[in-house]
Order: sequence, then structure tokens, then C-alpha cells
Amino acid sequence: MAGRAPKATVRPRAGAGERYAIVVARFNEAISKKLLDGALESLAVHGVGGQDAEVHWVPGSFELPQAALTLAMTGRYHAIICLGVVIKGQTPHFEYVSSAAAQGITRAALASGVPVSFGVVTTLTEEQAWERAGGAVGNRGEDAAAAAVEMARWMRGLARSKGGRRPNGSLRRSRARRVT
Ligand code: DLZ
Repeated sequence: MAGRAPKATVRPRAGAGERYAIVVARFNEAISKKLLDGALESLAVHGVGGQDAEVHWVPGSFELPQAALTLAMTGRYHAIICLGVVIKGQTPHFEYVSSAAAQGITRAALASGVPVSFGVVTTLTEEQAWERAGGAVGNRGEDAAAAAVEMARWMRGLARSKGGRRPNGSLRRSRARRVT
């Protein structure tokens, strides 16, 4: 399908020892839950069991960056997955919330050195949001989880190839504590 990444090949125990945190915004909860279902299914496809995926709910997408950065800085996770649904209303709130989420999530990743993926659906209508939460256009939660896994594994590989010993894959200058 256009615009969608090819599915990863599943290797047994591919996700052994990896831990992920999923932060989900409760605003537009019925749709957010579908994104969460997609993210958990994607992690399972990539060999990450349910016990290695911790789910944290926050009030809205505006709160995603702070939660993501806080979780990343614990050093417990190989990547963080952010999920939310921002639907354009009658006020400029849409722009504030969606741009705060996008910029904040970017900053959380760069400040912590831990991959933080962007699974926030931003749409003009509720129908468009449903289409991107397991409907005709796919599931952005699934895509965000796959991106988090890919980045986490790329960073771990890079750390190993450079002789680093950081199990969460973070680079030497990262401010995040180690995964134990
Ligand atoms: C207030 C608000 C509005 C109007 N719209 C959304 C939305 O479409 N999606 C979303 O995730 N959150 C929304 N919020 C809530 C804000 O994200 C935030 O939780 C509140 O402004 C409190 O900080």
C-alpha cells in the first residue's frame, strides 16, 4: 500500500530483553484505544511480549511530550511510543495541541537519546481519525510501534558496533540512565 513501510520479518525472540513504554492520550479515547491495540499488535509481531510493553495514559496529546521525556529519562526503556488523536474543531486549539505534541515529542527524543515515536493522528474530521486507527488508511499506532522498534534496534546495533555497552542503545552522550 502506498506510504506504508514493508512489514518486518519476524525472528524468534527478536525482542528478547527489550522494553517499551507506550504513552496514550485519553482525549478522543475510543479512537486512542484502537491506536493502542495496533501498537501492541505490532510489538507482538516484532517479538515484544505484553510484559515488555508498559502502557501509560495521560489526559491529552499536549501532555505526551512531558510523559515521554520523563519515561525516557528513567533509562528503563529502549523506546517510547506516543499515541494520540487530535481532531480539528472550531477553535485554534488544534494547531496548539498538535504542534506542541509534534515539537515536544521531537525534543523528548533528542534530549534523552532514547527513540520516541510519533503516533499522533491529526485530522480535520473524526471520520478521518477512525480511518487511521485501524480503518481504511491503516493504523498509525501500529506504524509508530514499528518505527520505535526499528529505531531501538538500530541504536542498539550502533552502540554495539562502536564498542559501547549501553543495553538501551542510547549513545554515549545520552542523558538517560542505563536500562538495567
Ligand atoms: C483541550 C483539547 C482539545 C480542544 N482538543 C484535543 C484533541 O483534539 N486531542 C487531544 O489529544 N487533546 C485535546 N485537548 C486536550 C489537551 O491535549 C490537554 O490535555 C489540555 O489542554 C490540558 O493540558
